[in-house]
Amino acid sequence: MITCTIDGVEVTVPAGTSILKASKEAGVKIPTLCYHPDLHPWASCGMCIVKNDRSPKLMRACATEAVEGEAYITGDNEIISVRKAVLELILSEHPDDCLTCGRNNNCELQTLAADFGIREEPFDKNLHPLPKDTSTPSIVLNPEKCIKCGRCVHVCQDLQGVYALEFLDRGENTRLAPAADVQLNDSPCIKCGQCSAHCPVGAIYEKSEWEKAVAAINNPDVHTVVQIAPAVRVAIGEAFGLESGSLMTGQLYTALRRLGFDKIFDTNFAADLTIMEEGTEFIKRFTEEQESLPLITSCCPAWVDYMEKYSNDMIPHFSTCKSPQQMEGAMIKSYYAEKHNIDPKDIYVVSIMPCTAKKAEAQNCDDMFSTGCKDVDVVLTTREIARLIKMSGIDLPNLPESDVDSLLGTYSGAGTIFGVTGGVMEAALRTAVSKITGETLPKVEFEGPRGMEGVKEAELDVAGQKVRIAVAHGMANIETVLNTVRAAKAEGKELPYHFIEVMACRGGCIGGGGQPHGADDETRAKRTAGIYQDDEKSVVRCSHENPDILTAYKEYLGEPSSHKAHELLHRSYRN
Ligand code: HC0
Ligand code: SF4
Repeated sequence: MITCTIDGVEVTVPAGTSILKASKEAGVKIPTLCYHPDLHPWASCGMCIVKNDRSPKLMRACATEAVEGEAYITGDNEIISVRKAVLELILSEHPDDCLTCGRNNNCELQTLAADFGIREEPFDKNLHPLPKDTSTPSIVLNPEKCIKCGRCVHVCQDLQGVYALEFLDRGENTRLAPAADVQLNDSPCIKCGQCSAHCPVGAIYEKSEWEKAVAAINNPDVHTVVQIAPAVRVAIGEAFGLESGSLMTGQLYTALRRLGFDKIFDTNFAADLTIMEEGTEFIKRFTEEQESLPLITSCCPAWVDYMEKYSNDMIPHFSTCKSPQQMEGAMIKSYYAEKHNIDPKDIYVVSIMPCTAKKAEAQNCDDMFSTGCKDVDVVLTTREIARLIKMSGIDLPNLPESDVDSLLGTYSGAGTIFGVTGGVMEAALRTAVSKITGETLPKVEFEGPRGMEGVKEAELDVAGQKVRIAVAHGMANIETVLNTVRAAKAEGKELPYHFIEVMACRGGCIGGGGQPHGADDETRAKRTAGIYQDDEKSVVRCSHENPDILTAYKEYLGEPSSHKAHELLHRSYRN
């Protein structure tokens, strides 16, 4: 440990702690722009400059370690005027269309400009008009608004291991672009949206589609059905000033009803359905088809995109299950449509997702049109639905709670934990272990898949047999897991894992690229706690005990993995 002082406040921190982090401990907030707690600092913007009391030399607090006995000054007149000049230079290259920018009121540059009292721009405006890249179904790049902080590039490379973005050209012509200067949709991008979640300004954002949902709601000939994903309920409150992790399920159902949707369903129901299908798939592979192990989860569309692009040797190991989003859509346009005698072509399914890749998934391949039309018509991120709720004058935090509609809405605790890393695995284990042993689980919680480590491994004893699992989150963490599998296969060794869960985003979907801005590990921990709270308060904790799931099989699907289930709920992959 070392002890130093920050603006006169003594603080003791572990050796190696940056001045920025030590300042936080001391209750001193140093302004930053390029820094993000998810990423290693690269000290490019210069906002966090500080000095010590012995030298006029300015240091970058994000990338400089605090030293024993030093006294740091974080905001004298000189420091403030340098920071102000940094901001003014950035503003000279930034369009002044804040009022119509998607990040208005939620922009880190705008906030800093306000905090530093910038009332005029002393430098000549030096804009660099650049075209928007709207080529993907998921996110939009507006390089004109880029402040070259580099967060998106580092997120894409370091957290996601994708390398889809880079800075091209030099000096004042430096610009953000997809790698090799192609359109983003032709780049390695997996549409995870982490770049948009980490962008401090309006340079990268979700492709907004709320108008399509509103048009469907306002069309009397269209029957609108909405589903909400597990992770949305614990994050949307943030957009309304509530604490991260606030569980808003009941209020959200009410808000969606007030927006005018005809039916309110829940993706968590389909998460339970996924477990029925994927659990059955796992048991079959584990007991009869060991050569197709490990089974790898397929519900994260950014991961599927990554796998199809970079790891297609793993296709035989992939679960053939569609994601819950797509299962829910398929069930709405088949089972629900038939039961209510509605032509699936007259149904419009809107998904509320924490994820931008879900927008691409909904139109990914023919399998996503299982009833002859799109299973899911439009996907709105948490950020988009929050805006729609606000513009409709709905006061989400003060709404009464209401219930989900019946048939495809009721969910178990296992369904809701899909929203966190390890949740799909834990939900699958709850059902698979129960089915293999033929016993009701005395305790449904499995600790092995839980937690924020990038790769988690565990071994379980199930009816005398070892089941080895791995859970990876944050796309850059998956290669080590896959390489372990590849090495064991090449050397004819025992498989390191029987079942692998992968989620592209850190923390799982609670950390999705479509969630409210500003998330870090603290936020993710609170959202995760909200999800586990939802599980704990559920009366039914296992997917195979969800009464509406049992009814759906009895009335419509037959058995898990039946012909009908395969037609509606399973998919193929691009090789
Ligand atoms: Fe997820 Fe999902 S858990 S991917 O993170 O499996 O987006 O929340 O909706 O589909 O259920 C996202 C979240 C989902 C799906 C579910 C899965
Ligand atoms: Fe990279 Fe994901 Fe952004 Fe694509 S969406 S550029 S993969 S961070």
